[in-house]
Amino acid sequence: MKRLILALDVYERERALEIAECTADYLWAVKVNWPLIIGSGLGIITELRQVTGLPVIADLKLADIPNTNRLIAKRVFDAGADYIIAHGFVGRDSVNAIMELGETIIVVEMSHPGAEEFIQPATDKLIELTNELEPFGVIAPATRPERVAYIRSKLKPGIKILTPGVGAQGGRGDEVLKAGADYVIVGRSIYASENPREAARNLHQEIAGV
Ligand code: NUP
Repeated sequence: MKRLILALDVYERERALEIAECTADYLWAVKVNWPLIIGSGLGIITELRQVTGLPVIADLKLADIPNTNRLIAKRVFDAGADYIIAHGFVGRDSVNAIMELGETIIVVEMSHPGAEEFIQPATDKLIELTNELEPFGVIAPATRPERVAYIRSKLKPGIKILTPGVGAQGGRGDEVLKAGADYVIVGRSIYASENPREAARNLHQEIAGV
């Protein structure tokens, strides 16, 4: 089973397509974030789907009023995105506006140190919101496996946990999967490595046995 998601945070279209193509064998999905969309345009989503045959996750962390979230999500789903990542702290109406258009992933906690300031104190409420709305999944920190275990214990069964923070941010894929994550998201440790295919293969093997 494939549980690795590539965070393709490069600007250049050709480099992005090249890395996605050579790592696709080891991936469940490709995640695009603002750097790639700003650098290459929204059309990169369609191209990545064509080149890899994999689902594409648009990590826009939408956090706006319902109408603006809807306007953005519409174009991003139309471009071929299979999932959109959204912030939950803006409230259920804003998240619902995206969920009405397609599969959504809600951020319940982030992986960086600053997440402890504002997001972590709100995690319980974000989990409540998630359990009520039942989106495809949530984002939780691979840098804090104990928090992933906690989030898993509170989350309705069936809601997937996707965890960034493996590699460059210090988290370990096998540990976070053991804690209850379903997928690990990895960027720099793959795309900035000398041999992205080899790096993806190693990560895939590290987590395949969990
Ligand atoms: O809490 C989060 N942490 C995080 O790193 C939520 C995210 N969406 N991300 C994203 O995951 C981040 O923006 C980047 O696209 C990827 C991690 O990349 P790297 O640290 O493996 O290079």
